[in-house]
Amino acid sequence: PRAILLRDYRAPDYWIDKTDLHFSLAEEATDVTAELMLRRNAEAAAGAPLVLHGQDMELIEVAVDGRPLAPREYQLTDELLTLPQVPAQFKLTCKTRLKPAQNTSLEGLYKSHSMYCTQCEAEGFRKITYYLDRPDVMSEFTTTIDADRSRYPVLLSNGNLVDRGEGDGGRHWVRWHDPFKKPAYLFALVAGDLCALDDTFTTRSGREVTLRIFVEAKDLDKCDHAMASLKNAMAWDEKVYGREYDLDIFMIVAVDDFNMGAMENKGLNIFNTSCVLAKPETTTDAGFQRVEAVVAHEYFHNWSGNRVTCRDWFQLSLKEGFTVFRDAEFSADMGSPTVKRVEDVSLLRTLQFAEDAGPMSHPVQPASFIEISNFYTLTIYEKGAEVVRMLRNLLGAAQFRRGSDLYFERHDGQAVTIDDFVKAMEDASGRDLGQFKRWYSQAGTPVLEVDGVYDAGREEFTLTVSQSCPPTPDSETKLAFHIPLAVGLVGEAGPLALRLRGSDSGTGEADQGSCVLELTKPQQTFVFEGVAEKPVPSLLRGFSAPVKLHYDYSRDDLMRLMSRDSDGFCRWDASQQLGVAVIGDLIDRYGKTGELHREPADPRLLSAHRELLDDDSLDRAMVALMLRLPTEAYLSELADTVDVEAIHAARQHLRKALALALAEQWERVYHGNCSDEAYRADAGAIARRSLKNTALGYLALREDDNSLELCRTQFEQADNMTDVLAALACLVNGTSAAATAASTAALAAFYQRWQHEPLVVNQWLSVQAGCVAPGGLARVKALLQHPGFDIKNPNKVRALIGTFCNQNAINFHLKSGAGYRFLADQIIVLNRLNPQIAARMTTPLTKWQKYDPQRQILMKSELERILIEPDLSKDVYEVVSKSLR
Ligand code: DPP
Ligand code: ZN
Repeated sequence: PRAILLRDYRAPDYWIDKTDLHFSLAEEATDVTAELMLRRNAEAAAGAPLVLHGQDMELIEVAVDGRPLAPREYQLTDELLTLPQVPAQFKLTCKTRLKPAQNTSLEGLYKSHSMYCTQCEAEGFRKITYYLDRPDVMSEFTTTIDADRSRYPVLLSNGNLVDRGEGDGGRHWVRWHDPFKKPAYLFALVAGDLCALDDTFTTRSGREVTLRIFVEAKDLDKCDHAMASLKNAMAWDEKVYGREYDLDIFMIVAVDDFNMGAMENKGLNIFNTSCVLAKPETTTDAGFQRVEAVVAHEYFHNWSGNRVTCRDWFQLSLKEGFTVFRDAEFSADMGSPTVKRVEDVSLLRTLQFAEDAGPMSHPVQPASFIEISNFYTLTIYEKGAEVVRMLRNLLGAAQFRRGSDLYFERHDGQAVTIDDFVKAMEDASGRDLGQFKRWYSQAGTPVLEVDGVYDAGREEFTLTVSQSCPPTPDSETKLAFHIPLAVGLVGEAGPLALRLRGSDSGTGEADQGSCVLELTKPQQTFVFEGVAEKPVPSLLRGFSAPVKLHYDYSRDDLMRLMSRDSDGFCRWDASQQLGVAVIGDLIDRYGKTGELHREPADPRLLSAHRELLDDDSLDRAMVALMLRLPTEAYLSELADTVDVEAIHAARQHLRKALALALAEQWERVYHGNCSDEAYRADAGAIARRSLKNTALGYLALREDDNSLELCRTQFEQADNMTDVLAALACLVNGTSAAATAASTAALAAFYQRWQHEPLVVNQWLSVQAGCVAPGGLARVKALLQHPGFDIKNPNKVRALIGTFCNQNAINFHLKSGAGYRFLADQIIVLNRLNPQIAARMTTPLTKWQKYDPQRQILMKSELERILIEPDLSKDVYEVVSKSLR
């Protein structure tokens, strides 16, 4: 396989002004006729051949202006159809035959249960017909679908329904027309026996839009939350970005077999059921929030992605980074902003930082790829969103809005680049963002070393900040980044007023205890004046930049930040740093002695947690977040070499110590947050459940009859999945004989009750895959054979195999290498069924450099075994070969 390079970009030789598609859907095979109005690009050479993309289908006929071509008049390979001689303007007709029922890649046209659906981003349209399948070729689509009426009463495509009729032999047909030009990756088709939830939204200019969510009949009672989220998102985008919806109808279809979360096809979003269905009995709070976020994300793409799209796939973050930033701000406005920020930062610091430090590290704008599907990454999405957030913070909300208005106005209907986006921001604000653009082209996580010195005599506090960035596969040395560093100073009693002396940057702006220092050089110094007491600096407030920051805080400093800082993110981060330090002591101890039996934990952490639990005036959501110890995944990311056993033992030991030392508090908080109110998915109720279930988790660690009874009662009596699943997880992870018996009974009852709800069964798989008790691999292998599992369904693969390999380190990283062998075996099976998912599942093995020499050998040998597999997909080849180089 060959790499594709950004610097090789050339405009297409031909444009496709109109695309007229006819689908004849049938069980054996589906026939597609495409009529394309082609026009040579004025900049192309006169005799330029027409080279179309196409794969995995049968070419029945190709005709130019109605004249069928003889085979010698074109060349056909596995991936391309070349017509060496074509007129400057003509109609191309292509007839192709597809086998959707056999398409397990879930790309192009395929079947999910009894319904037909499509997934075309990034390069799936070429599995439907021969086409210029690249986002800078934008076309006006008309789609006719012809199918059996009784099996497929609902036939959908993009745009507006313009015609329909009856056919022979019980068939019927419909025609859709999308007036907005779009790239082929935004094409969609759905055919099935579906029910719909209907609603309307009146735009601010007074147009009424029909909203329709299509699902299987049994799921009709799970659409209300998605519909409410959609209406909130539509109103929010009008208010915050001035963006109004443009068609008369907006449709969402829920599909069970889907590689991604959802897809923003124009006017016809196709969603993974996991991102649209929600009701309290079957869906956790996290699930509700995910539905809200993904519905909004896909809706926001209508402007940031569809009306203004990407010139090529190197620009993917242009739409994804911006849209993630938009949906994050939306979720913050709908719920608790601090909680949303902390969750997003946690994900970024744990997984994106790891990606950026590993073999697949790439810039937000990559310079090359082999398979674009591998670049739907945390870097493109989450780091891309952080880069947009930094722009907003540097420019301020008003200028950022002016920049986004200019971007949408200037580029409406175009396929553009990240440079165009930044240029609009520069033009609207008058700022030079030249150095800032390095965030797009340089990979790696910058590191800030910060030093603070207090001069009591002069009442000055001096911060010295150095930046650096480790080498990544794309580049050895890095130029300095333009980094907004938000800071405050915290005294005994709370935040201090800030007076920043004109320093060598001179751009900091003090404002209500917070100011943003703009870092542009390898090292800079900032002096705060009039500081009457020795402060503790509050750094990277709100996580103002996606960097790693080191400051030599004492544990007392961290406790001051935890209780006195006015920035919610920094308060939480201080609790994490304290947790990391205390667990670090235990990890060292474990390394020396191999056990932790009587090892005491730092009493400061116990008292910090006691204070949090005893103070009823605090925001429950914050308390719940701060009581959560750093995860094993985050501790692993921080380590140079991951000591799997020590990290697990140390964290468990500390949890147990907290459980015992604060037993009364946990009990009080647990009961204090039980509520009889009907389920609601708002921030307050979610915080209450989160705190309650955190407490339950600690209570369960006591492994006594009372706590077991508490778990069992909650499991049996709760009216919502959040509480049921939290209790089930406690039972499943219990180690006493009584807990094991209770767990077996609970798992059986749960499956019995929910076996007909695939999304609930997935949670059942996941809770077992995450069980840290010994024997995890055998449990997961047994579940592979369970009727509730199906390797062809990506959600099930993620729930069982994904959870086990990514979130159950102590069982996956067995010293024998059996966990690695298991994963490689699954990847080899998936490679033939669904290359995208196979490549995704490979991630844990690619992190081999983080482990000890024995594990490295075992992990690498599994990667090598995958690499020699015949018929290895481009997807898996790219990930495996890059991780071995
Ligand atoms: N459907 C994916 C997303 O919205 C890719 N565009 O992020
Ligand atoms: Zn997206």
